[in-house]
Amino acid sequence: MNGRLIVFEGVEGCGKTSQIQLCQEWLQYLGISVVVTREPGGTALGLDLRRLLLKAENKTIFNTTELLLYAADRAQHVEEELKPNLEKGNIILCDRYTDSTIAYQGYGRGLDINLINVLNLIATSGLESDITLWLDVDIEVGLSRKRSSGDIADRIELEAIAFHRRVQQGYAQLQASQDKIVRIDASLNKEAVQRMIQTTLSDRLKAWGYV
Ligand code: Z5A
Repeated sequence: MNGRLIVFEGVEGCGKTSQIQLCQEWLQYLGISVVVTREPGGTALGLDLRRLLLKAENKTIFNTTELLLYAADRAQHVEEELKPNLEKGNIILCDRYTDSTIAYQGYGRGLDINLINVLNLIATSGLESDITLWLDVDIEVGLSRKRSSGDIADRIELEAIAFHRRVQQGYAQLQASQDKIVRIDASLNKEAVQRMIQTTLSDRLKAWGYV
């Protein structure tokens, strides 16, 4: 596959959506063919799964059910969206991927991380990101950004603060153990965060032969 998969990760309100949009504009300006997608909800089937997963009223979803629904969304997304775009040589900017499941269902819910790794492998058939940008911001800052955005809180966002703290620790541990995960200080303003992302990606784009 000729394309590259760039994944954005982080806790609620870390700024993934804003940064992906700015990044897309920058790559288009450079003349690079770019596709933006997300998990859950990067396909038509995934949109239905996303609604089920995030609807605040769905209080009776068991942890294992939740895990399997995220995996089902991913399996569909990899085959329908990621692989075909990588075959075409596109750069993909993906809002969340396998590390979200480790952070939220593993560290957050306390499900077995070895099992999650196996499930991720099944869902992705081994497709990994080329680089993962972890937008690191305090959970209190992220949650307060989301609250002031006026969006209605979803099922996961409504979890207790201790849950979000475990998720954040999960990301920190993942980053400490993998060179591929680059920490970006997402507490700064949007422009400063985007500058750091572009600096990080510029080297990769050269190494990958895009510029
Ligand atoms: N989830 C899971 O549990 N397991 C999995 O395997 C996967 C996902 C794949 C959906 O994700 C949920 O699914 C998520 C994890 C779980 N939990 N929740 N809730 P999502 O990515 O769609 O939802 P989200 O994490 O809540 O993302 P978001 O709402 O799209 O937020 P964001 O993309 O990180 O931030 P944003 O939309 O760019 O910014 C939010 C607000 O902050 C907005 O008003 C911005 O203008 C503002 N903002 C952004 N950046 C800044 C800076 N730098 N300064 C000040 N204000 C800012």
